[in-house]
Amino acid sequence: MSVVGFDIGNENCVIAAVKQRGIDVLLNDESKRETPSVVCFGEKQRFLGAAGAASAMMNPKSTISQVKKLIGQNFTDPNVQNELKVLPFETSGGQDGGILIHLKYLGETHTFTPVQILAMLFSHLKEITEKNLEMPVADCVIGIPSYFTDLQRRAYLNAATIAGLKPLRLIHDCTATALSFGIYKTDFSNAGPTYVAFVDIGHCDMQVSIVSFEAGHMRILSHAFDSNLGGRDFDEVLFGYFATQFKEHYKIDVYSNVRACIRLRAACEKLKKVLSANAEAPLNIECLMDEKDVKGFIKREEFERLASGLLERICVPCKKALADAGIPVGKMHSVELVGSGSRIPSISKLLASLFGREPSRTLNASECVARGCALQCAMLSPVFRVREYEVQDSFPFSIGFSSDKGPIGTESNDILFPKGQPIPSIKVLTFQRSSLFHLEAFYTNPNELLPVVSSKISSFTIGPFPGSYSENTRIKVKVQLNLHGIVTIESAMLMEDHVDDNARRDNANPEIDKMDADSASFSSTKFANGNEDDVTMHARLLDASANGIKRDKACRRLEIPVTENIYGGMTDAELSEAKETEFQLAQQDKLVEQAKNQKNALESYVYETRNKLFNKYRSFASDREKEGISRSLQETEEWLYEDGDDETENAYTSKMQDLRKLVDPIENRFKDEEARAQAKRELLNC
Ligand code: ATP
Ligand code: K
Ligand code: MG
Repeated sequence: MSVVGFDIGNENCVIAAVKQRGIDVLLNDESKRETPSVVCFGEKQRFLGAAGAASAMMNPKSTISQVKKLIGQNFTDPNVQNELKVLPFETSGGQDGGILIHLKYLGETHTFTPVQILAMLFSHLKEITEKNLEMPVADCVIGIPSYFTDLQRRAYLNAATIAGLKPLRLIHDCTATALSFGIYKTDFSNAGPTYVAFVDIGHCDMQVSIVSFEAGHMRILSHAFDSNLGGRDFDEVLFGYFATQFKEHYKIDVYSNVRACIRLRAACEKLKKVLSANAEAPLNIECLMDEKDVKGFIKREEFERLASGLLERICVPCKKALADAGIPVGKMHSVELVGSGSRIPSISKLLASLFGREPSRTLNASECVARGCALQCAMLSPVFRVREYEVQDSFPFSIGFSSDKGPIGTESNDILFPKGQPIPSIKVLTFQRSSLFHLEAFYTNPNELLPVVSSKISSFTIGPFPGSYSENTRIKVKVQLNLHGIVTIESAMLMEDHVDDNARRDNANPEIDKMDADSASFSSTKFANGNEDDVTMHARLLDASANGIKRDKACRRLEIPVTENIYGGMTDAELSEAKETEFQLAQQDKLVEQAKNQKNALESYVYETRNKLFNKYRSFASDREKEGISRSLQETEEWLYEDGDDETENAYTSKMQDLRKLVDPIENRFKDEEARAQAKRELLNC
């Protein structure tokens, strides 16, 4: 069974897997440790990852990047509109409010959702992993930003499912990083917790988490983020600077030319990296537009001055994370800086002054998330033994529930899972109902999310009930904030009431007792909700490892069906359709790949045979045979360059067979002679 961790970045993906010697980062087809997050639709096949990035320039309109930014988002969201403005592919709004991507492929117009594109990327990563590990891969853990909404988390799970993966957990990026840091630290004392800040600056976002480490245990105290600030914003600063300069010096407007924009952006990203190691850097692009070559130059100081606004913004989530954790900055043991976007020297300087100490770079900045994911996968996998280590993550948004009779709870507190709730958690709600009813899950605090995010998460239908029941029939609904940070209803149970022993059973409910015994900690709140439901809430905080719920057969309970409706989510039918589409697309890619391989094989055969004809086979073929074969080789070669340049696998195979018919007899003669010579040698040797 595979134990794999995936870090899906806006720019790069990293795969880590458990091998005999520990955790390894896997190499892609180009022997690179990072795989670009790019899906490109070529003329006849898709190019994924590194191949996608390589063909991006040739097919800008059908090259999809930044899909992580688009997933689970609303088309009309102004942030999304800004995003789409710089992306060269065509988009529109879908019926569910999501984004649709339109492109031409194989002579037809195709429409894909960001989930489908992400699934293509996942399929590619899965393939790389399977090639490396030489076994089928399904079980995995996937890193996600802590700011991901319920919908984005579900979108990731759907994409993984379409690709045939089975995520055991979606884990917050910084939690994965903290795990890959903490599990090896045996020197953290028992005297008290060690507090570490993790700052991850990626391509499009930044995340900060404050983590408390104790022997055998780590706990996330806070997650903070800016979901719209990362390395690319620094590229954009350079882009703006040079675009203005070129307008003055060369009278060209790069904004008016898609290709020029792409090229200048890429050059600015390179320049930014050069500036991380050098005090100044030049920029040269040949024939940027209007057949003009452009030259530029910038000093690091100037760059830092231009980026000062961005640097200020980096402070915000750092301060927020500290405040939310309630840990004074002086109590921090260290600050770990990760994510490749953090390689800009002024970011280190800024964090040093903010935290009062130089940030450390103990971890591999680009690989720690994937490694942490692989570790978590090993911990969750039944086939692996990992050192006992407890990971307690926390959820960054407050979630409430309401029934058709109003919010569950009091006016001052209608929150079911408050911000900071451990993941996973279960709470049991008890309702008194006689027939089918509805529940809604929603975000209770819009300030915790981007203003554009709708507060609605999902709705649940509890019922129908299997018969007629009295008004005071109790329904126990188990609400779960699951391991992925997704809100679901695990089950709804109708507790059959017999008036006589009602009270007795209520006091000694075997199920509740059992659950309490299981719990790591337990709290019970009675909501004053007098005018509506009499709702009792029992909360159970699950230990990260405990997920079984013991059921007592003696209790008379009836399971009631629960139907889930996710706002903006995919239906089961859509999911299976997407799986079918992905299968067809993969099939097409395979056919093209196989044809290419067969073509290569034929080409090699032509060259090798020609060579052998004048060497090895020379004395085994008559002149007429040689002449005939030479002619056929020549014809095949010409065909390969012309009509046969782009043919099916079968066409190449049949050409190969034709040649073999001529060459095989000669090869057989040669082999017979070799065998005879070998036998002779052996005879002489004895
Ligand atoms: P995200 O975390 O936003 O999803 P990601 O994980 O793909 O994206 P990373 O790979 O951590 O992002 O970082 C990519 C960013 O790091 C890019 O903006 C890239 O330009 C930047 N970067 C890489 N090397 C350097 C460097 N030497 N100096 C400055 N920036 C760099
Ligand atoms: K990454
Ligand atoms: Mg990242």
